[in-house]
Amino acid sequence: MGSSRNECEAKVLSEQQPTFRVRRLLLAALMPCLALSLAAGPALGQVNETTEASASAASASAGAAEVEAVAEVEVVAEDPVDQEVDPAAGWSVHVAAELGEKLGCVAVGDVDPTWPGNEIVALGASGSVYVISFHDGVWTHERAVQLPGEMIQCAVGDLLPEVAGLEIAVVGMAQGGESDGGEGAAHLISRDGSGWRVEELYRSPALLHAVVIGGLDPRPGLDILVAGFAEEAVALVRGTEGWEPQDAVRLPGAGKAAVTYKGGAAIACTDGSVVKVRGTSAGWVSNVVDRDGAGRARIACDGERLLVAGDDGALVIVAGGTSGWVYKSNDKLRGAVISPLDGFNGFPSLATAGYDGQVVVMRYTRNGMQPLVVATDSDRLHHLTAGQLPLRADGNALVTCGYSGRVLVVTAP
Ligand SMILES: [Ca+2]
Repeated sequence: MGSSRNECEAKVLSEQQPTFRVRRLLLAALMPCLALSLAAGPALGQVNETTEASASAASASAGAAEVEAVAEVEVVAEDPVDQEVDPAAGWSVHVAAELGEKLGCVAVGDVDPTWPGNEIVALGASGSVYVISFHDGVWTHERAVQLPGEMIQCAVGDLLPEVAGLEIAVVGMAQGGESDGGEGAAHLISRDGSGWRVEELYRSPALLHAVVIGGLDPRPGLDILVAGFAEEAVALVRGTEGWEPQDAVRLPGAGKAAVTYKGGAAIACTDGSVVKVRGTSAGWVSNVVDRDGAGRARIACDGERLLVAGDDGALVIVAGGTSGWVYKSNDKLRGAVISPLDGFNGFPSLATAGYDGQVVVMRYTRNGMQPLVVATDSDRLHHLTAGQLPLRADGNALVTCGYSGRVLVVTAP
């Protein structure tokens, strides 16, 4: 995955846009109170193409048969490891787990109610779904579920209100690795008194790469949106007969990541577009809210603004019909986070990670935004998220993973 076919087409925004434009977008991203005054000024950056597409009915088969919960559980206790990458900056890096295989995604949430606080979910290329906990000063992990296909991304939410704790929605391959071809699959993982359970929710004609939970469907009920290399987004809604695909909309490229956005979702696509989808009484509608020459890979939202990470290494803010990059890596980016982190006076911080193995936080200084490398790993990083962990009670930590097989937790000074 991660085709480089678009790399040569990537825009060099740093040479095309005056610095002040970027700084104005940065300020808008960090300080919502400034956003209105900026939006009232002259147009910033490019004018985005908008394409309305009518919704199409879902036709894919449900494939919602329950599958066996393997739940091969192994608990490993490890000594906590603390490494300061940049002592001057004071950020700490904790190795929460070394799982010995390429990891695609991490998410944070209270998926195991038998332990207090949130856990980390990590997905392995082998199809393993790991749950990592921190308690009594020690990180532990277990393989909650072993699925037959490589798992790529996951989301945590309360999909089964009758079950304690939160559930995990995971997407990836139905069988084999992401480059093997064949069907994609979405699964729901939950924990009840007898242990971990897994249920197949949906089969796609191709790899499923993106998943986001909740708020997408105007009708009552909980829902999941999945998207992937079949170049469509599909809503899965829980009905009386279980989870069923309800609506689908075509995408201009493969869907790589999704986030809830303005009553619907925004999807980062491999053709360089960011597509907004939302449900209406007549079905789904979609429009392209931003487009770039390079593939888009990860996406975050603070309610108004989108933060998009791309194959060209650009971290781009999309807001008010304009866009501009705030950070540029020399390699592909695979992280987009907007979250309040410690040490930033409650302002949401922007963060990213990528194939250069670096976790970067955008630090607001007197001279504008400055990127700060807060952690490095020995191999490509493939995902970045933020969440509250029992490790610290006073703010969100960054969590990342990738090809090294390590799950890193990064905390501010
Ligand atoms: Ca818990």
